[in-house]
Amino acid sequence: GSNESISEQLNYTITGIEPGAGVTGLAHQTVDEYENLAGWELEESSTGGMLTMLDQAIENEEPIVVTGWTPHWMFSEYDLKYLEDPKGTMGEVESIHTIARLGFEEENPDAYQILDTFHWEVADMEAVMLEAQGSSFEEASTNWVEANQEQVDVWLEGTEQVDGEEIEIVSTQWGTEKASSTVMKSVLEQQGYEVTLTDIDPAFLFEAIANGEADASLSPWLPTTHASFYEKNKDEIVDLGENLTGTRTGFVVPAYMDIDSIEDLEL
Ligand code: PBE
Repeated sequence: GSNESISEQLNYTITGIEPGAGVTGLAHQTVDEYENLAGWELEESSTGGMLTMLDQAIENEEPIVVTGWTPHWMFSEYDLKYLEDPKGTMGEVESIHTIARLGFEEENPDAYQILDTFHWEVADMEAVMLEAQGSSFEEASTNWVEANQEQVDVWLEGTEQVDGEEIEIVSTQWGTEKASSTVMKSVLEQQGYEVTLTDIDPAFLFEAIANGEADASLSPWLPTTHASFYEKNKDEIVDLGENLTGTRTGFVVPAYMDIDSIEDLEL
C-alpha cells in the first residue's frame, strides 16, 4: 500500500542482470559493503528481463532499482537517474579497452596496428546501437564504416591488404560491445581479413584471450567493471589501451523516485 516505505515497496530487492556480467559482481559487492543494504538482495535475471521489469515499473509509476550502464538506450527512452555511490563500489566513469593474446602482434602486426589505433566516441557507438535496433549490428556497422571512411582510413593507415587471413574476435552480448566489435569486423574485412566474432561471458572472454583461443577483444570495461577478470589474466594478455572512454555503471532508478543515493535505501 501507499504507506509502505520505498524500501518495503521494493521488497528490499535490486533488479539485476546476467550472473556473469561484471556489473553483477560490482552490485553484489555494493550490497555487501553498504550497511543500509544488509538484508537486501540482488535478484539476478537477464538484460532483457531487467528492461521488462523497468518498463513495467515505469508504466505503473512504481519504484524500482536496477543495475544499469551508459551508453544504453534506456536513458533516452525513460527519465532515469544514477543513485549516488559514496563508497564508490560501482566505480567511476571508465573506459572500454582493446586486448590481444600474447604473440598476436608478432604474428599479425598489421591487424594488431589496426586494433591498437582504433578509438571512437560514445556518440559513434550510440549511433550504431540505435540503427541496429531497427536492423542488425552487421548492417548498422557496415553503414557506419561507409559513412565514416575518413576516420576508418586513419585506423588503416600504413597497413597492407591481406588475402583472407583469419582473426578471431571475442565479444560480450551487450550492445555496446556488439557495436564496436562489428564495426571492427567490418573494418578488418575491408582490409581482406576473415573475421570470426563470438559472444561469450566476460570471464570466459578474458580466459579465451589468455589461453590464445581468440586473438583479440574490444569488450573489457576497465578499471572497475571487469577488474576481477582482468586481474586473474593480466599476465597472459596484452592491453592495447582504451578504444572508448566515458562509460559508467551504477544503481539506476526512475527520476520520479524520491531518493538520490544508495544510502537512501533503508535497512
Ligand atoms: N555491462 C555492459 C557489461 C559490460 C557492458 C555493463 C552490462 C558487464 O557488466 O559486464
